[in-house]
Amino acid sequence: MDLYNSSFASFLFLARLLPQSTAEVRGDRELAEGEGEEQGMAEAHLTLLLLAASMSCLVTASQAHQKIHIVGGSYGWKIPPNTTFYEEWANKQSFFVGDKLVFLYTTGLQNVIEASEEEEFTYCKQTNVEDVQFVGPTILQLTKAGVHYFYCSVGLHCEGGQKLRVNVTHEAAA
Ligand SMILES: [Cu+2]
Repeated sequence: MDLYNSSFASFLFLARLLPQSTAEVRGDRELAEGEGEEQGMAEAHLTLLLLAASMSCLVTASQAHQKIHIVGGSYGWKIPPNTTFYEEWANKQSFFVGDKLVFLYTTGLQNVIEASEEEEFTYCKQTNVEDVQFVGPTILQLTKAGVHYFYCSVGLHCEGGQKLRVNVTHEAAA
């Protein structure tokens, strides 16, 4: 009787313990899997970090000789909210020989014309068009010092202020 009771009690004890321990084991496994995921995530983060680091090295290396200017910043190259938008943007930048201008736009909706004279730029006259870039994004390197004029010849975009004047200088020797 005592033996039966004690063994029944131990059975109950075990029965109560078993699901718990199973749950614990499962919990542990889930935890382990969770850790595995975290480890995977950490590895992915590390890979991204290394990628970002090597990218920033590239950017830093290129910045020494040439800077990349995204025209209009995140706004890109399209009819601006006001006619002085690109002028204001350009005023906050320094353009040096070797720098690159990136005109971000949708092909077919905008284009980039470099005006050879100020009058063409001022009055949006396509009097002396040498080259039209019409596949976005357009990346142009500033190879000569001096004032450069760019505008979009689509519709009345230029009249609306989609024009950019940059004053390019030689980078002062450090
Ligand atoms: Cu345009």
